[in-house]
Amino acid sequence: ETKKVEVTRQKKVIPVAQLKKYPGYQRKCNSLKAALLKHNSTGIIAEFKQKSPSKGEINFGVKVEEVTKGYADAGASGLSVLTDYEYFGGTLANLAKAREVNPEIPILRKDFMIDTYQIVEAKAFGADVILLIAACLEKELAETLAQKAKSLGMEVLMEVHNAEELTKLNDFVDIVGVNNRNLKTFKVDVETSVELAKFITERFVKISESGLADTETIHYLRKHGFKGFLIGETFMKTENPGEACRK
Ligand code: IGP
Repeated sequence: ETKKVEVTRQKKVIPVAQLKKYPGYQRKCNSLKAALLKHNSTGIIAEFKQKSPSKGEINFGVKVEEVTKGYADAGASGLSVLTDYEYFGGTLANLAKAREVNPEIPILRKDFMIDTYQIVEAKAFGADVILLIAACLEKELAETLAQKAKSLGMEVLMEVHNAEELTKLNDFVDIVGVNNRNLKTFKVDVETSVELAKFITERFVKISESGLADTETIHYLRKHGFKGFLIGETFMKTENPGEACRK
């Protein structure tokens, strides 16, 4: 039996008018797209994730500031910080802390975005990029959310895991992420990235997500046009994730 991730509408905790006064909301965003396209960039988007539905507890013995600083020092092109609490043990406070110690590097808010409120919240707490999971969103809502993010100067990563979901792409999307993890069975297969790459136009920067654990796979994906590699568990399961990212 597989666990099902249910997406529920988030409560609006802090009024929008107040979020807009946050320092994060005023700052200019760092471009993940530019970082990935930069000559000689590692393309690694290193993730801070303490637990997951597929693995359970991964690592609660490390601090977000230390890990994300370690990732940045190791040469990561970007950071990903989970803010979903229920399934991934993430918090907005972790996002804010990651931003505080890493002013220059692009940061992705990793969460289930279903409401424009969450986009304003993401910016206020220091994110540069938002994630839109095609499997969770109607085409129209995906476009509304993407447009909102762009209007705030943020970038948009849309995650897909099959060809049908590519029909949900829109003009506001910057980066397409192919998730190698099957959301129903949790199995990972990098061939998902290689297969779908054929159907993704050059207009989008392509990244591959999940289950990446060695440099050979990264080289293989690069050969197939991928510029970014989202890696969580491989780093987080070690005692010193920043150091693991260096290798
Ligand atoms: C990272 P991994 O296997 O390296 O830990 O995977 C990332 O791709 C994964 O955390 C992820 C994710 C998501 C988490 C991909 N899409 C959507 C939450 C929601």
